[in-house]
Amino acid sequence: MEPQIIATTPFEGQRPGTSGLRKKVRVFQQPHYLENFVQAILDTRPELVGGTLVVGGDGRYYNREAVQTILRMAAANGVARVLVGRGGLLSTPAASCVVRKHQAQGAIVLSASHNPGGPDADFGIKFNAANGGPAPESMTSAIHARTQEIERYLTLDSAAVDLDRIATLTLGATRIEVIDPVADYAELMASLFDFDAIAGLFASGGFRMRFDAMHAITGPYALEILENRLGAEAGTVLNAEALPDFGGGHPDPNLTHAAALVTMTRGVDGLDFAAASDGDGDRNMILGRDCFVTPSDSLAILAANAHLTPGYRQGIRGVARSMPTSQAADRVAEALGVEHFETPTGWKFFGNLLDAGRITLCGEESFGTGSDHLREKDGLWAVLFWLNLLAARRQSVAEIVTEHWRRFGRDYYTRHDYEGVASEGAEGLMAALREQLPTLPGQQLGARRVAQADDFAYTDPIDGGRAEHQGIRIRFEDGARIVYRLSGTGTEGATLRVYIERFEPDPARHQLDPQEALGELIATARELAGIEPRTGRAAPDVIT
Ligand code: VG1
Ligand code: CO
Repeated sequence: MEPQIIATTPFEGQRPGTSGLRKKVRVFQQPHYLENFVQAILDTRPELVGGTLVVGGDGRYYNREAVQTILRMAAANGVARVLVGRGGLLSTPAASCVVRKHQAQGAIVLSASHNPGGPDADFGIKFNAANGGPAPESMTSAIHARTQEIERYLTLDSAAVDLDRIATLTLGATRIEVIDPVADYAELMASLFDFDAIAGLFASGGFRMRFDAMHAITGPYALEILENRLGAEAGTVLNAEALPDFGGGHPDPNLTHAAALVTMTRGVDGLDFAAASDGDGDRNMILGRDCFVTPSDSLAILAANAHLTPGYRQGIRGVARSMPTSQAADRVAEALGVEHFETPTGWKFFGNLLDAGRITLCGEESFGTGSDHLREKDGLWAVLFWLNLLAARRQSVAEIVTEHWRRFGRDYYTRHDYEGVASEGAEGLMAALREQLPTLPGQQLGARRVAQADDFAYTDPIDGGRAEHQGIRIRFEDGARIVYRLSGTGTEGATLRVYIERFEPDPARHQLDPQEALGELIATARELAGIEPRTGRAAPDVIT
């Protein structure tokens, strides 16, 4: 079958953000739009020619069509072998797992993660490299540069590949292997955690759990692992059926979008444990009875308890967190005598540290936690980690959290999101903050004096790569922080994220409501940035 050469012209704005290229479905449906981006990947990653590519997505609207387009283009461009999840599905962590296990040269992952799906909602595409992780900045810049000069793409005039049965097929000269999207991943999880102990917890009869798959990709993974392999009662996995529009919901596991699950954990009859994941399965929310574990605390607690699980029995080598994530994990690393790192937002910045063996665990405040088992954050992995801890420590979630605070102190933390604000207002707000930076140190803001203020820049300790303008950081003399960033995953207008934290060493003051404990800093943050005058918003849309 001869490749067809299709003439095309560049589209503006095909620059990947925090995690790939995310746009409205309608943008992706324009003729040549997806094709240009895929060709730019193939043109800039010559190792794919003659190599192995993994393809899969979170099953959202347009996933199937996009997978067929990518298969044709991969074949026309001389990719020797493509591994594709049945139905065109792979969770983001499973894609990373398959790349590593089968030594592929990369993956194309289709997802807009926590963003809603459907014909009027969001779609996304990203490239993962041979380590299984999101392409680093150097690669995404090259892909973007290529999209700006593209003149042609290659495809085949061929019928759609049958993706619904596990089989090995050929397309032109390319071997297409339709694989079970769950198997490799489930096997990896079983190698890391004490499945017998977790099964024992479920069998004990005294432990009640629910996992909310939010009608997204983790449904099939959670059913297989929690219900089939670990013996959790039928019905443990809620909203297990993956739907192209996530049932009309917002597949973002947080206190706002998974409110029904949160309610199930409240009161004397509340669940012992509840968890949820996002559209593409890389995020996690952890809840106990009357207890929400912030993602920042979760990272710190996993680090402090890792030795209780088989996969991390030897201890951890180091921990990294994204800059806006609370400093709780740093305290654990210091206590363990291992290195800790502060990286820009986005999983791609953890890849080098993981590859170099400098860190074992890493996480982000945005409900992302992971380890060197993969090169993506991993929602179900975090859930299984917690289940393993609950089984090993025989304590409730709240007891584990409270004990952790007693030992290390509590980092009160909150994030306030102002969504869909006008871009000019948001950019203006950031620019005005940037201008104030030189004069802030030494200034009294509310009850605290500013110690440092900067626009976060990061030099990768492994390859020296530099990333600038990664968020405005204001640090007070007592270690409290306010951070401002604009989201890099949205598809409409701008989203302003304000991250606020302070440390509380006194156990007598560990049971406050974070919004109250941080009230004074929250007010300072609003005032300093002029959030209301500049965005017209009196209150955030989402508080986590
Ligand atoms: C957000 C989060 C970031 C995360 C990214 C991708 O990015 O803040 O921590 O890595 O989403 O997560 P931003 O630029 O909107 O703040 V996922 O689960 O959407 O792939
Ligand atoms: Co995600």
